[in-house]
Amino acid sequence: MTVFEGRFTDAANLKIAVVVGRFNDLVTGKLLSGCLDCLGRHGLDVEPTSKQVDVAWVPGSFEIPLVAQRLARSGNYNVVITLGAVIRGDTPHFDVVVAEVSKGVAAVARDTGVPVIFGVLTTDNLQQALERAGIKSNLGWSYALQALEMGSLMGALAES
Ligand code: INI
Repeated sequence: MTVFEGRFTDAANLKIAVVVGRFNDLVTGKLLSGCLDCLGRHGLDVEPTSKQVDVAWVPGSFEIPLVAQRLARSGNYNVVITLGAVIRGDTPHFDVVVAEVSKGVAAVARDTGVPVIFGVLTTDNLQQALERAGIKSNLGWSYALQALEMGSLMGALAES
């Protein structure tokens, strides 16, 4: 029996792209900080001069799949992390944006074969979003861990 699983001890050589939505950047900026903190503490270079981790800002979550697709197709990255915050308002806009970004991100991963981490918060209000972006925990950190696991797993599968 072969058991495939990602490791966190061999992740330091991965190349990672992060796509972040500016909409609700009070939240997404915190997610990005948590994400980079995790990557840095696992041995990746997250300095401004880094050739290992790149960050692309997009206007809002709706634009995330297009840019994630472009980066995944480039062949330059082992994993793409997406970060966004969609907060429910009084109009159906929330549902439209959430549907597009979630389906879009899943499609990019399947179409390109590059793992794309879904780090888009979908919450009823700003308080809930902030709680997940640093007030209680910072899910940006978890999304980075999931990226390391998937990058490592895909590497193990490629060697088999
Ligand atoms: N984009 C978000 O990332 N979060 C939101 O909560 C949001 N709301 O509520 O409107 C949002 N809208 C902008 C959208 O993602 C696009 O940037 C915009 O429609 C231009 O295409």
